Amino acid sequence: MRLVSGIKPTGGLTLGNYIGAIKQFVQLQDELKDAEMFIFIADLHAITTPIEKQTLKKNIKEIAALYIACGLDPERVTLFVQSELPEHNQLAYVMESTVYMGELERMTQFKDKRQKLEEGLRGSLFTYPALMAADILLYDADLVPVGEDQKQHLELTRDLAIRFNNLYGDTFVVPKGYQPKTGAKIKSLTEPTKKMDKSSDNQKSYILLLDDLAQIKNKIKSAVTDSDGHIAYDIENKPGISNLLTIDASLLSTTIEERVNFYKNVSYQDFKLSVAEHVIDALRPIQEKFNVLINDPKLDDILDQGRDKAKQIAYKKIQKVYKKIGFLR
Ligand code: ATP
Ligand code: LTN
Repeated sequence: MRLVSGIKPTGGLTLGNYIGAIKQFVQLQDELKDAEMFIFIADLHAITTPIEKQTLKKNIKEIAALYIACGLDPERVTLFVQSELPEHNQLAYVMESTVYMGELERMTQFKDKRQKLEEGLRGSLFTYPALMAADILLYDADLVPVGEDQKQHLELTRDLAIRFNNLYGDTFVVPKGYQPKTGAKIKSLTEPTKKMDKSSDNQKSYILLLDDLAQIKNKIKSAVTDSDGHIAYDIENKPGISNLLTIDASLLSTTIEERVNFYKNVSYQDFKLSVAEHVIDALRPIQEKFNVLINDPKLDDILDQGRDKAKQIAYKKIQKVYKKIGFLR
């Protein structure tokens, strides 16, 4: 069994990235003892929208340190930087030659981002799902842990694997997505019907894993709720409260029902303070580990080793794919 996933270094990681993705990586690492895991920093994806050189460099290193600070064990998991393996680009081109324009045009993430960005829309933002498919198929991943927003890209990846296999003979494993039971889509604190997004302009809408702990408390205290005064899980009518309940349940590894029961007859203010405390309790040890790791030269060694290990698989796979297509004399 092989697992593959990645995160784009477009900004600081949010609590959404943690609950929807990293927490699952760690859990799967601990539960699936025989599984091979490849977790990477999806830096090629970060230039689908404008990003400054120094910011990108900083973000790449930060994610590497955060992966480990959140509990990924470099002995168990192969951690690497995507752009250091040209095989990702090589297979991405093959996937661009497998996918149809109509399929790319249907991707909701592209449609959303396109609306926000009227000018300077990059070609790579459109072809991005082909690169994501390549990231996954290159390693013959069986399972891909991702948040809900990535489900459509995963479905497309499965379609592309099947299409290529039908055209050229059995080549790729058809992967399955894996979503957490609770927290596959953490919402914005200021607009709780929308996804918590690190690319948002409003800093109060998201919690960063590296946010100052006092600031986290303030952000949760000012999270948008409703005026009903009753703590219940109802996404339609009480999106703000439901989001905080989801965050709480996920961080305490319990169910939403258990949390609703626990907060019976508690005021919104006390409820928010309690959720804030749980978020802070979860993030404090991560920040402490991060602060040590970020200045540790060991981090580069881990990424070097990860790259070398990933390379062995990626190189072989590209040779196989190229041969199937008719390349390589
Ligand atoms: P951007 O805002 O730049 O599009 P993103 O956070 O959506 O960034 P990634 O950083 O690549 O994109 O996401 C990494 C992982 O985190 C993916 O598996 C994604 O589904 C998950 N994720 C991102 N935001 C959330 C969220 N709000 N709730 C749950 N999971 C999330
Ligand atoms: N597209 C994803 C990040 C990503 C990814 C991947 C996730 C790039 N390649 C491969 C899983 C597997 C995102 O935007 N969140």
